[in-house]
This record gives sequence, structure tokens and C-alpha cells, in this order.
Amino acid sequence: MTDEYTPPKVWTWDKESGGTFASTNRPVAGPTHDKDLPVGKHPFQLYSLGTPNGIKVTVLFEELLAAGIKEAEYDAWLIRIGDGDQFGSGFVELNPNSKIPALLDRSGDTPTRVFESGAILLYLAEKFGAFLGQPADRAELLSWLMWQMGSAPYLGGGFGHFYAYAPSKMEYPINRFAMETKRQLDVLDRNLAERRFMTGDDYTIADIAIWPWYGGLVKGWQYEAAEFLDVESYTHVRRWADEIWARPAAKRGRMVNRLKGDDHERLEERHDASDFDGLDAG
Ligand SMILES: N[C@@H](CCC(=O)N[C@@H](CS)C(=O)NCC(=O)O)C(=O)O
Repeated sequence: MTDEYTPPKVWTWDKESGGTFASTNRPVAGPTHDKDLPVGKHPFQLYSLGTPNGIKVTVLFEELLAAGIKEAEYDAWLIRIGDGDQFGSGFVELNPNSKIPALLDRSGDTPTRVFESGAILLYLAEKFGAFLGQPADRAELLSWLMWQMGSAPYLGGGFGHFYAYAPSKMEYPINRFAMETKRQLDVLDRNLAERRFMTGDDYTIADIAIWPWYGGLVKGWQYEAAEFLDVESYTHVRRWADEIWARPAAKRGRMVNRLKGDDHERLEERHDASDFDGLDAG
């Protein structure tokens, strides 16, 4: 592959693009095969994977349960995106966008689907009136939640893709997205220099949304890029990331639907609180 490319008049899908995930990427939506989703005993059925977008939701579920909200019991089923599970007919019915996480709320008379991790966080937090912070800070909460949803694709789909997953290292996109990722880390660092959590003194779904991506980055969990991005220099983000990591619910949430890591620090599926027995976060 060379760096030079002359785009044709009309783009067509005539070859795989290469790189990690190339085999499952397609330019069309919809299911590729018939497959029903499994359903467990709890009100909430989560279909996910232990990536940062998935971890947001499992951390919130574990926090809700830790706060004594028993109605937030959930089954977390594993969706192997590398194998194309997100294109099964049952999954596409829940999320026409074929991406984890997807949630089915079976607690009411009519099952309700929710897709997009930010929507799932807001849906659950509003349903249970928890992790929303002070009413006076609601605009901040929404702003930082939407900031995360809009910003992380530059970190993941931009920086992470070209630094870690693309078939070759290309200077232009790595430079462009490293610059943007560092700018975003600085945005967070400046906010967290003034506040304990993203919206103030309260730990909210804004923190839960941002932590798996940017907390994970400064903790060295993402793309083996800690040194390259000099994450050590974002001292306030590191302080905040450590404070969240000290929460048992964050540790449990990060274990759920996780494929990588030692067996004692991951749980491929979660159906009961006792599933964590004997595990530790490493
Ligand atoms: N904006 C979506 C993004 C979800 C997303 O990108 N999920 C990835 C894993 S982290 C996925 O399912 N990828 C499968 C694919 O692209 O085929 C959200 O926040 O829920």
C-alpha cells in the first residue's frame, strides 16, 4: 500500500481495506444472517463487549446495583464483533446500527430497545433517578455526555485505528489524530483541575461515559500509546481516573464481557452478582 491514492469518480467496494476488523466491515447496513438473541431472567438484557463503549454501561449497572437499586439487575451477553455477531438478525432488531452496546428493557409491559451507549446511560440514569448529579448542573451533564459521544470517535476511530489497527503506520493520520487526542486530554485536564468530577462534586454518567475511553488511555490500557501521548502529563485526568478505578463497581463493570486479560480479571457473561466471586480486577 502506498500513501498516494487517486479516488475514482464513484467509490465501490471492490476489496477489503486491510487492518484489524477488515473482515467484518461492510458499506451496507442490515443483518447478514438469522440469529435470535438469548434472553435471561433479569429485567435488563445487555448485548455487549468489554470495549470502552461497552464498559460504560456495565459500570453504570454495577453502580446502580451497588447503590441498592435491585431493579437494575441485568444479564450481560457477549457479542463477538470480530465474528460478526452484531450483524445477526436479533441484534440488528435491537440496534439497526450493528454496534455494541444494545439494551433491551423488559421491565415494563412492552419491551423497549435502547442503542447508543450515551442514550443507554441517560435512559438508565433517568429511569432510576441516579448518577445525574445536581439538577442545577444538568446542562453540564448533558454537555459532557454529548462531548464524549462526539469526541471519542477521534480517539478510537481516528487515533486508535491509525496507531494500532491500520495495516501500516502512516504519519499524516497518526499526527492529525494524536494532536486531536492530546487536545481532548487537555480539555479534560483543565476541567478536572477545577472540579473533582466532570460536572462538579458528584460522580455522574458523564464520568462513567468518559472514564473508559480517556481514563483508560491515561491508565495505559488503550492502544499501548501511553508513552507516545505522554499521558503522564495530564495530572488531573490521572487523579480522576484513579479515583474512579478505586470504586469496586468500576472494577466489576470493566470485567464484564471482557475477552482480553487474565481469567481472574474478566467475565465473558454476567448473569448474577455471584459471577464475580473469586475474581479480582488485577
Ligand atoms: N456511538 C456508538 C459506538 C459503538 C461502537 O462503535 N461499538 C463498536 C465497539 S466499541 C462496535 O460494535 N463495532 C462493531 C462494528 O463496527 O462492526 C456507541 O457509543 O454506542
